[in-house]
Amino acid sequence: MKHIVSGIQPTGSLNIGTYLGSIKNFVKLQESYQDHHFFLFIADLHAITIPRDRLELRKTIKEVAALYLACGLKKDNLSLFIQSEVEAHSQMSYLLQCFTYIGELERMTQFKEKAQKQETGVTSGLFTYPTLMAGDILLYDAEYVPVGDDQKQHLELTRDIAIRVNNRFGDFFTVPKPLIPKVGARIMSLTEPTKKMSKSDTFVKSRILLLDDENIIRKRIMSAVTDTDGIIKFDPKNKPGISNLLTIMSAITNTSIEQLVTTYQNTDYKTFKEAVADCVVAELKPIKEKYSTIINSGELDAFLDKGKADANRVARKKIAKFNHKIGLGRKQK
Ligand code: AQP
Repeated sequence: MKHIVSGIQPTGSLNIGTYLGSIKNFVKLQESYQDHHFFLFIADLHAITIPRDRLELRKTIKEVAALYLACGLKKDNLSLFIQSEVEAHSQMSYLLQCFTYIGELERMTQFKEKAQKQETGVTSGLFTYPTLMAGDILLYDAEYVPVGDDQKQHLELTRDIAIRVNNRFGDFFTVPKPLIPKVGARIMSLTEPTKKMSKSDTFVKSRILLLDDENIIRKRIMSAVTDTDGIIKFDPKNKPGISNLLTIMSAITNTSIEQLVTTYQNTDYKTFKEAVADCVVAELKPIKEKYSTIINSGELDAFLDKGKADANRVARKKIAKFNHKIGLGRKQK
């Protein structure tokens, strides 16, 4: 069976950026790729590339896992697991570092941005993050990897590494292809709409969390930064705030941006923002309800245990073959 792989870092409570750029897309993909098996994981090894409070991290791992399920993923063709519970991810990351050039890692935009933000030392874990991500994908021979816009460069590097290994040792890794959502691949900050909405943005008003109360959601959208010309049109360069709200509404309602512009072009910003707030509130309400049932049940741990076993089965086999392929250890009969 073919595989689709993706992960989310437990670096903070999930917001609508991650939801629209990634989880909502998985739900749709489960429908359109019923013949594929989905390996989705909570990328806790990625999260520690930047110092974290350990208790906060543990709490967020569980919250992200529960939110994955609360957002409507079907369990049939899904293995949901915690990355650090499958040791082959760390092992593969090291092996792939031996097939990756420093220059390639230095070119990664996300590394450059995150390193710039770091006030204390930049860890080598942050630098080699892309090889961990490459391992996450190549371990499962993923055919497709659903990613937001910001992860495209890392996936490109994963492909280069896979091709390099294949050229040297014969076809060994499946070269993965990205699946990028048409709308929602880059949801922007509500306070600085030229920047991506991010879990770790220090400005809490920049985002809407999936678990935010209704009145907070409404307040955040009503106070979202826009412009003063009063025209509702999609123009990310000159009108990033309004374009971002149109994108959010389009991704939630599955209505094209052109259609939304036609519907709202003769209204004012207040009316338009109220409509955006209504649709975000309606989208998140059932997720919050399901979340509170799941987080307080034994269902989550049982499903994560099953996911861990599934993932270990596939990943251990692949790493053993890879060790052998590149000449490590003793020759097995
Ligand atoms: N704002 C966004 N718009 C669209 N897609 C997004 N994704 C994240 N933010 C947006 C997509 O969600 C998936 C999981 O992301 P991640 O948590 O692994 O890493 P990230 O992209 O680094 O997310 P953050 O929120 O910016 O985390 P921090 O602040 O910790 O770095 C990915 O497919 C991502 O593209």
